[in-house]
Amino acid sequence: MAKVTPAKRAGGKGLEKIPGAAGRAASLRKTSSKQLSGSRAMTRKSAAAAPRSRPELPKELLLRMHDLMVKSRVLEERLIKVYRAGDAYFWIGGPGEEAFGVPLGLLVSKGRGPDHDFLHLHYRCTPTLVALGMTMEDSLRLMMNRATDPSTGGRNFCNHYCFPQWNVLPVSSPIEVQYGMAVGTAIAQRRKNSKGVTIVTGGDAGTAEGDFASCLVWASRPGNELPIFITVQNNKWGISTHYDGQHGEKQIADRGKAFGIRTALIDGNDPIAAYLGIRAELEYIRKTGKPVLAEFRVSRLYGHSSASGANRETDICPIEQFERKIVDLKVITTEACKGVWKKYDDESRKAAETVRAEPMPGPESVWDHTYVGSENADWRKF
Ligand SMILES: Cc1ncc(C[n+]2csc(CCOP(=O)(O)OP(=O)(O)O)c2C)c(N)n1
Ligand SMILES: [Mg+2]
Repeated sequence: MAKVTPAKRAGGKGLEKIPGAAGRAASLRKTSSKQLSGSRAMTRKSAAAAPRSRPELPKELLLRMHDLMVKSRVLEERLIKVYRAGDAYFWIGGPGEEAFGVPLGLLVSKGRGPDHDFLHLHYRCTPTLVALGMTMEDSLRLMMNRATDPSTGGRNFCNHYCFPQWNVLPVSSPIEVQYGMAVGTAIAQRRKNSKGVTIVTGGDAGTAEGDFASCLVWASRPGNELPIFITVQNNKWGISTHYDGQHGEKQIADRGKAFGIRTALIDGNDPIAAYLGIRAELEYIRKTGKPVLAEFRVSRLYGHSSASGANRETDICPIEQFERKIVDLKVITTEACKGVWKKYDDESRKAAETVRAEPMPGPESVWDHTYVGSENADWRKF
């Protein structure tokens, strides 16, 4: 993993601002091609094309990202505890994807309808939802199958969110179908000539599905290019099958090149690199109306799901790594970091207690939001 030393580049002086893509590009140009770059602007070729002004991240943003990353992790760990206590049937989620998901949530044009961004997310998207403003209670309501769950009325797996007011489409259990559906919202945005972008997330193993290839084809038809941010969170695992035995291509992102799609390989364990990378790619898509395929290298910290035990694994922890960096930079103290974890631990315990007291859905709601018999089939009311 490439070492980034903002403190050194800042000359050890005022640390209010963290050097951005241009500074990082300069220091990382010397790294071996095998090392992972932190953003699109870190490859030799793209560094030349990078904007002249140096993007910088203010201290307040670093603290906000840290706060939301911890909130998301504590929430996920609470979901696992709730599962272990027998208050839920299944867990799958996003610990290890905070450094990708939180910046994404902060950079989204949030709202309803094609003038805003559409989000076709997968089941590791809690960090993005937390950054968008989802409460711990609303995540726990889905996890504990409560009638109060705003996403599904308590009738889907945990982390299968749906928030129409933020253009968050229902997370699907069949993997990768979101890449095909994303084409639809992107076509709507293109027709309207809106500045909204369609954002789709998913795993590395899922890219073997035809839906992923269909998305590349539809995104890049000459003269009909679509404003889609096609992202892949590469944790190198598909349940228990390792990436190394499955991919002939060097990087998943490289597959975009055959379609003339702009590509990016981003360190999804570094929230600064992820923020700068996502911001640059979204700006490009809003400006040109053309797609981007971005691969983010991420960790999977509790295995695949409760089906594989949901035990802590030894992958890089993006939060520990980020805390070391911001403590070194004197953006925050170790004590203050501990305070953030404690604050959210207390909040998550109270939220679980609140939700435990709420009712489960009754039989009368079993057909709600289904198309059976067409009685609820008016999608315009969705
Ligand atoms: C169409 C389909 N095939 C298989 C499965 C079973 N399945 C669930 S998750 C998963 C692995 C997905 O791996 P990846 O896309 O890398 O995502 P990750 O879980 O690593 O985030 C599989 C095969 C499924 N849910 N849907
Ligand atoms: Mg995977």
